[in-house]
Amino acid sequence: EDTGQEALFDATIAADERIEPRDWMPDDYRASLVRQIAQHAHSEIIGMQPEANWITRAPSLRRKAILMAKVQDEAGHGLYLYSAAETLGTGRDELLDKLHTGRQKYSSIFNYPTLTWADVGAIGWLVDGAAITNQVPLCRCSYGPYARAMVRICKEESFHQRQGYELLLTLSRGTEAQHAMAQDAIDRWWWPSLMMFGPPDDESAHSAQSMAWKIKRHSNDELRQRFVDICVPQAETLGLTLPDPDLRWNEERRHWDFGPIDWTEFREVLKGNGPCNDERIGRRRRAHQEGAWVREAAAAHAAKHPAHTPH
Ligand code: FAQ
Repeated sequence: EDTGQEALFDATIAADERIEPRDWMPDDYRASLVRQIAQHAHSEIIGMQPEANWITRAPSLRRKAILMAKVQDEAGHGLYLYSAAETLGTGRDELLDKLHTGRQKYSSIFNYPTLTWADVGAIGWLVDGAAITNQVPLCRCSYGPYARAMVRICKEESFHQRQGYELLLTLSRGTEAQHAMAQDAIDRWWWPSLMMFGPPDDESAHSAQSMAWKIKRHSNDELRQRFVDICVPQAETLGLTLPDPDLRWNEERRHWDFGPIDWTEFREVLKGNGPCNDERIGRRRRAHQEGAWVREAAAAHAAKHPAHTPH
């Protein structure tokens, strides 16, 4: 019986078909998906903080409306992802508790501060750009609910990326001070963006198994290289410089070579020692506590209308 189920699972993966919530799956497959989807969901909601920092100081009504919409989209992405995790049998309460007690991670990138308005542009261009590069292949992930959530998320992320690019282009072509502000933002966000793709392949604990299960379709280093290749010509059009003296076109590889990444910094940020780790998690815990009455009220309301189903 068990071996029959496992053979069916293996055949489904081999045929590039989808695993759905009610299908049998190995415990490790389920656990690895919960791990990745939860980390992704947490990143979306923690990722609202750095940009929200600029909503009240956006330079125009138009910029403010755009930024508010973007930050709201991120809350929505978090919700689709927590729902995808729920289909694997883990509730949102449990996942949030793990985030709040440091037992699950969120992306390293959101532990860096947003010091100027140009950082909103740099996040859109580089952070959302890296997210799209990483997430487009996840639309073909072997687990159905995650793959389908990713389709909509990627569409919204591409709008976010264009928004950041356009913001930076405006600053780059503005006054000397605006141009310098844009360049400074790129100088600070470039290397942390490259770290978003995760450790180098030979140190990536989960890559081999996740690729065999077709959760991941490409390795961390492959996607990182793809991202660098996309950014170099875009930086040129922006009139801004990427802060890497080793960036060089390699005709043989037909890729851009780039300099060494500071993996010590990456490990420190993951350990909780990045510039904003305490602030981000502290604010998240506070928001959760302050929202307790909303959750209680919603549960009380639901209990009063147990049979209610939308038509
Ligand atoms: N930060 O063995 P691997 C966004 C952890 S985009 C923190 O290579 P894996 C959009 C990893 O979890 C950002 N931790 O792991 C947005 C593992 O630890 P564990 C979110 C990292 O899973 C934009 C350990 O290191 N996107 O939010 C990082 O095979 C703007 C070993 O690593 C996603 O999560 C890191 N950078 O590959 C929102 C995409 N890298 O779990 C707001 C989905 C690695 O054993 C504003 N996730 N780790 O404790 C993935 O594609 C993969 O999980 C990777 C890591 C590629 C991130």
